[in-house]
Amino acid sequence: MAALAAAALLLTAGCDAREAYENSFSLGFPDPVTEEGANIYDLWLGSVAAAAAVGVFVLGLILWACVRYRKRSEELPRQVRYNLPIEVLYTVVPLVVVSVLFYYTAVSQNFVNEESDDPDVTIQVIGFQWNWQFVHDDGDAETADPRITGIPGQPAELVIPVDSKVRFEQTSNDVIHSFYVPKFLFKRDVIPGNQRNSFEITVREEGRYIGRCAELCGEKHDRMNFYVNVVSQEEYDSYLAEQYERVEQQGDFASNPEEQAASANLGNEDELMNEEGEE
Ligand SMILES: [Cu+2]
Repeated sequence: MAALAAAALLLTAGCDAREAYENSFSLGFPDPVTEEGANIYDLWLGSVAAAAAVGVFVLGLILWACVRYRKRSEELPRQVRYNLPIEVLYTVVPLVVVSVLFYYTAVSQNFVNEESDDPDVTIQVIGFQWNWQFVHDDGDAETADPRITGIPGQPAELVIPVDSKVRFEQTSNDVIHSFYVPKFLFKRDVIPGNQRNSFEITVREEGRYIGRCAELCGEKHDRMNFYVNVVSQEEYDSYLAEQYERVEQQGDFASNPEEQAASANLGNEDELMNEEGEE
């Protein structure tokens, strides 16, 4: 019960959790830069608190039993069995603990998976062997949209605005890839065919974040890194205007990312081997 109380206390104090994190009360949780990540962080804190409370309680009981019922003489203690109240208690309490954890997990999961009717920005994500193509989709089928295509050694650079709901709609040209930006604390499979996975994210901090393919998709899986540049709304607007201008001048890019990658100069492979290291 103490565990539940502690968990409830921590979960209701959601806004303070972020502050607590900044005071490095992270308990092993990575720094989330997205709204969704911060929500998962609250869930993590509550779960750790509940686990710690249960742990301390159980450890206390064990130590107490060791001392209280230690062997004092050769005489056999009174033998007991079938203590119904205790048995009901240790069946019901874990059920309650698990239910509470389940409830908060479901709430957090729904929050993270929630998709709005009109996101601020929509990006089409196309995974291919071996990099990514990002399309700035303005919802207008008439005009050609800017495509950002990466190749191994020259990773795709996606630009999105800070504090905006950004929807990612994913598809793959060949095998299953997985779109993963570690700092977003978010990862979702990119599947070929008719299955189009999507998700929305709101990034709170400007910065340049590395993304990776998190599904072993073949020989050059490790070269599927990309970057997400999170910039201010003004910077994003001027970037996008520039991109549309480029598309207008150069004509529509090949819609097939492999074709486009193949036509690009791959340069010296050896030189490109030692690219983007850590996060
Ligand atoms: Cu991949």
